[in-house]
Amino acid sequence: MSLLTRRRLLRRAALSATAAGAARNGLAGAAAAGTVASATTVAGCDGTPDPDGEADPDGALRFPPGFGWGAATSAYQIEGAAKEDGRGESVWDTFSHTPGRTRNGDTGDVAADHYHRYPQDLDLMRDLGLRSYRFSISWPRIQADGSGRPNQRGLDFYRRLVDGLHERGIAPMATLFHWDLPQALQDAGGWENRDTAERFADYADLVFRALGDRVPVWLTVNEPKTVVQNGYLGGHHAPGRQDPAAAYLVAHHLQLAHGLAVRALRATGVEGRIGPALNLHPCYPADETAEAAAATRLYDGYENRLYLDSIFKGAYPADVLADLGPESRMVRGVRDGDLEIISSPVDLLAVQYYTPIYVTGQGDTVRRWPTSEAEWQQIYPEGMYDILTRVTRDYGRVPITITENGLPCPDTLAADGTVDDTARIDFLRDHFAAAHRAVRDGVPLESYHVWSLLDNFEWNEGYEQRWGLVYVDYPTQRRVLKRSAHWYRDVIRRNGL
Ligand code: GCO
Repeated sequence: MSLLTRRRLLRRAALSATAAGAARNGLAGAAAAGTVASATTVAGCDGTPDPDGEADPDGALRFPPGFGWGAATSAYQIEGAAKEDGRGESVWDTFSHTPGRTRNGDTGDVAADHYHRYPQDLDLMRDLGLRSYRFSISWPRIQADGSGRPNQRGLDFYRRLVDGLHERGIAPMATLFHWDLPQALQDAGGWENRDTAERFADYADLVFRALGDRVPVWLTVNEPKTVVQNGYLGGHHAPGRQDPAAAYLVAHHLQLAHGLAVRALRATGVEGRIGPALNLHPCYPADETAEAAAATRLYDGYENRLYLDSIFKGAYPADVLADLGPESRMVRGVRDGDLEIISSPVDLLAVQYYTPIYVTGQGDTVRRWPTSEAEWQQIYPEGMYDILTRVTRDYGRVPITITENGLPCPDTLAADGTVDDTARIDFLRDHFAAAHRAVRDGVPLESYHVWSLLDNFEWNEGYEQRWGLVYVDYPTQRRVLKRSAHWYRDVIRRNGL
């Protein structure tokens, strides 16, 4: 790994850890919104909208018939019941119970109590008119220690959930891994240990055989990049490490886990479709210099191409490998045949878009747009168009589902029992419109899952940030549809804006 990269990664890690720490300690990070950038998009995609990529004759932005309007959650963020029915400990139980790691010491012990309240939440989804629901399966609920015989009570919970979705005409979309690695596997080295990828394939096989007749779409690993950057560089996510050398070996093993799970599904003969869930960030030069263009290209390599190229082109990007260096743990950890496994053909790509990244000639990032309450999130709907069209242009017409897009708002429950979150409506409307333009310009987008259905445990931010369409009054666990939920129900009915 070059000195520049090491310095940059550590600086970025320190920045993100500091930002997380500052946020946790209530110190408002300086949200210095810069001027609007002369943002050029990634080379080759000028983002010029197709002139007729605009509204239909009657002014409506209609999506293709049968478009899969949905919402998304994850197990550790909403289920609670952390020690119930045989669930084992995950790295997030350990991390959230470690003093100082999460805002206000919040944990996922209870969360939104979805494990007990799922019938009510299923009715909420039905009332919203959702066509699709993306959730995750808690590995420690299926295998308490991450290996061995399955915990039948854990499987039975997800079977009840999935059957409840079908009864309400909602298509299940299940993520196998959304960061809650069984602690016992972490104790054995976690994702630094190649064996964890094999354990993941065994777990996936168990789940496919138990639920494969009920789940039509599977996502393998949620955001491997976030595990790498927040868990092993910034250290503000579980397992709380700051180890750049380990970080990209972890990336490789997560990619390997993805490929092994794809092959496991094919081996079971189960009908379902499967793909990765990647948070992709369009990267833009912060200025017109050649240095910024070069730095942006490498940044894009770490942010996007490391994950996309290995899956869709069967090779890691040469510039990133060169930057990491031949002696890096990651490069030395790649074995013959690994990239063939990682690039096992998939059926779809889940894209999670939140924010663009602007890169200077020194490889630093700068802010160009106002941020949400999550200070890492710059609000830039055009980035949705850019990333969707870029994926289709560079990686072919793989079917795409958006499995996360949303923002946190300072939502409060008014005395009249309403939650007015117009900022979320504006955000979603603009991002839906950008996605609509991408569809009109040929992107095979089949569904869109808003993050999130419910207010939930936002990792190191705890319950301070509210991302849900539905407000959760945690002391009572009462659910209240926010204004955005009512608006989204109408969008789904109209199949567009
Ligand atoms: C992620 C995770 C979600 C987050 C959401 C808001 O993308 O980081 O998949 O679990 O809660 O994105 O940060």
